[in-house]
Amino acid sequence: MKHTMKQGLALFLVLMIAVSCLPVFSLNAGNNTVDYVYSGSYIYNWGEREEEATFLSPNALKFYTGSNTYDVLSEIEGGTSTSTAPKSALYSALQKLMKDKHRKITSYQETRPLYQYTDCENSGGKISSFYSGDPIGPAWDSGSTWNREHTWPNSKGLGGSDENDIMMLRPTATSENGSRGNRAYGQSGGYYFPNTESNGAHDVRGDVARIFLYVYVRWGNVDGNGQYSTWGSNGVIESLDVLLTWMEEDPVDTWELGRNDSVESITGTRNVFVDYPEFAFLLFGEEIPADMTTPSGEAKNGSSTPDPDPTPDPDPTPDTEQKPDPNPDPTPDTEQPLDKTLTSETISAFMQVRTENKKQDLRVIFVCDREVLYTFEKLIVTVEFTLKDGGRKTYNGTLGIGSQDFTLFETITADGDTFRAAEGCLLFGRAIVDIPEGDAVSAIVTLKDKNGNALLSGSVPFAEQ
Ligand SMILES: [Ca+2]
Repeated sequence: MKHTMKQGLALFLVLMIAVSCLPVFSLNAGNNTVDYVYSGSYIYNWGEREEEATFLSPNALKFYTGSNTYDVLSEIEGGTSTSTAPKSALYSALQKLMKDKHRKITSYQETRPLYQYTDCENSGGKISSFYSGDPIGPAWDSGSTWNREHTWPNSKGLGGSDENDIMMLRPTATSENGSRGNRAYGQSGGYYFPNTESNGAHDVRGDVARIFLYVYVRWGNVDGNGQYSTWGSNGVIESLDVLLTWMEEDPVDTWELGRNDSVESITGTRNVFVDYPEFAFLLFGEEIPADMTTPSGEAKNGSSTPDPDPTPDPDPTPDTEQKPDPNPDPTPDTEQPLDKTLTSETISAFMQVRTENKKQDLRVIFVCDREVLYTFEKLIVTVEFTLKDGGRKTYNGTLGIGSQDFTLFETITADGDTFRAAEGCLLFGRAIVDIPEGDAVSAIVTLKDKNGNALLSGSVPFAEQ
């Protein structure tokens, strides 16, 4: 049950594209003549703390395009130590990506009302305190019950806009913040271990490691007061070793991924180390742990770290026995970029073809405003496959919406259709349909309301199998 639930949750690809269907998105202005407006159109954190992220959200997928795909970036050379990594080509490329996309730099004041978006967790409008997950805010009470934790303390080399970056500046209960002070994180004596008993519930070791990498690369001490203090007791974390261990032992959860989507909706940029923790290892020339769970799954696809062979093959006889693989895998597991996005005034949908265990499926992921959704009562999804021989195969599914008080992650219908609602959040759901093996060349997807009126319709082609 748990497994099924988890898989289901993982597939709730959450729909940042949602943003594209919202009427007002003031941040797109991208210039300094337009004031920052809290439009209410930011994406709420849709994730769940401690629920491992085993997929990339559609917005994450959209962020890495052209020369910024994982395939391209992971081929760029990193350093081999903490002193060479910041001078490496990979460091520059990741910095450029995060910096170029960073269109809104938050001020200290501006962060306060934004945490209800970035740090909510199915909390009825409350903020989840960074360390404990205790509900705090969202109203600002001048620090009496909650304040903002500089995960990277100002005294460790910050000195400009980096001080107020909402990616790093996290809301915490005032008591939790006070217990840490500006101590470096670590697991040896004298360091601050973030999972302390008094702070309670959550493992945030990986979270802080990924935040540090973000600051380290995104801001690169270019506008600060000198060098960042990074490693050791005078820095922010005990050692690179500890940082990478924490990355591995506390993998990205859906809440971190949801937060990345939320922050992106505000600032334009993402923490690349949340989407691809693999980059942390490549940046320092370390091998990516093959069993590390990451949103992209790239770690398990094999390390891209060059593996020089220090012991040449002593066998002087060339191997002439190499035969082609008699059973080449024609359909490796892939997660392709979104194949199609459809938008109407009321609802958006994305279609994605995925291959898993040599089996292809078509995912229809839709998103819409909560209030609007309830007016539909139910949605009908029709997928009509066109087969190679010209025949047709049709799938019909119904997504019930029901009353307004259903709980988060409730599965509403059978047949692989799931639906999720979160208080105050945009809503999204998905339908997964197996593609007839080897037969289908395209599909027409239609989303209808309860009366059978089409809300959206569009076709998606399939690659030759
Ligand atoms: Ca964590």
